[in-house]
Amino acid sequence: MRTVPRAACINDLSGFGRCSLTTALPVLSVMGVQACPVPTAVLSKHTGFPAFSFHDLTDTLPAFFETWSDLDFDMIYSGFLGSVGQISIVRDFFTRERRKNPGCRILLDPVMGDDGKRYRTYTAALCDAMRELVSHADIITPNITEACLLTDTPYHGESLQRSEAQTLAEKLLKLGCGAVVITGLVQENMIGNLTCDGNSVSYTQVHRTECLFSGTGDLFASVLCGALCRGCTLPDAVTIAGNFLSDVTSYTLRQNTPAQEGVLFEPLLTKLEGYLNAANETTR
Ligand code: PXL
Repeated sequence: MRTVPRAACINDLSGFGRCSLTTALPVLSVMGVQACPVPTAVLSKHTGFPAFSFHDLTDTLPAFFETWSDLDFDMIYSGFLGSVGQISIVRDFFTRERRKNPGCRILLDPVMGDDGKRYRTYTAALCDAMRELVSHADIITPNITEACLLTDTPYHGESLQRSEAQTLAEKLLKLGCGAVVITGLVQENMIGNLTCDGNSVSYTQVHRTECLFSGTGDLFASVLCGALCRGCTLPDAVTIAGNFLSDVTSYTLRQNTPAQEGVLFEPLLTKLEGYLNAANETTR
């Protein structure tokens, strides 16, 4: 293994609102992972704000990846994709990297929507293409909205019974990915994540805050990516990400900031090293 694990981070750069690359880069750096960004679009603010500028970078991606043909990665972490055309470009990158380094793992966060609604830039065609991309991933991290969109399941809110979530996870596995983590399952005052890899299923939960902040899915996937790159098992990585999200959302709630501005993770980033050390102590 490399001294510093290396992850390619395919995601948008949103200037304001704490999501995608502005979350992934600091989180991975503080977790001791070299984060190599591949910007898919540049936005002035994320799409949850009433007004934002959006500059699609699809045309830049083939040359971008071409000049990376001499590099290899321990992990590819893919998030927000800006157009249907990006899906096949990203899929070709996955295939090429896997061929070069069979140990390269692909973490795909199928960023498509939240709270029962598709994000404003997410067309039906993009959702269909995302379903195909899922088949190339080792691990996917959909929220309930995304899990429903990917499996054509009607959405009935965030409160799913564990058995219903497991059925959704099994449908997602049938799309061809290696493991599924369904995030944000609400049960009374708790919020949980269901992890399913076809052989085993685990469920972890933490206390939840009443407020839904934007960008929490990106923070979860970023921490998961960092923990996996640092050698944690998938269940341990899910536990670390869930605990960190719980710390950060309760801290943010006390600061009373607008939900669209996302979670105030910056003052708490230093906690991640402690979580990693604790997980690696118990598995040693
Ligand atoms: O947090 C997911 C996300 C990522 N990127 C962009 C978004 C959103 C959610 O609104 O708008 C641009």
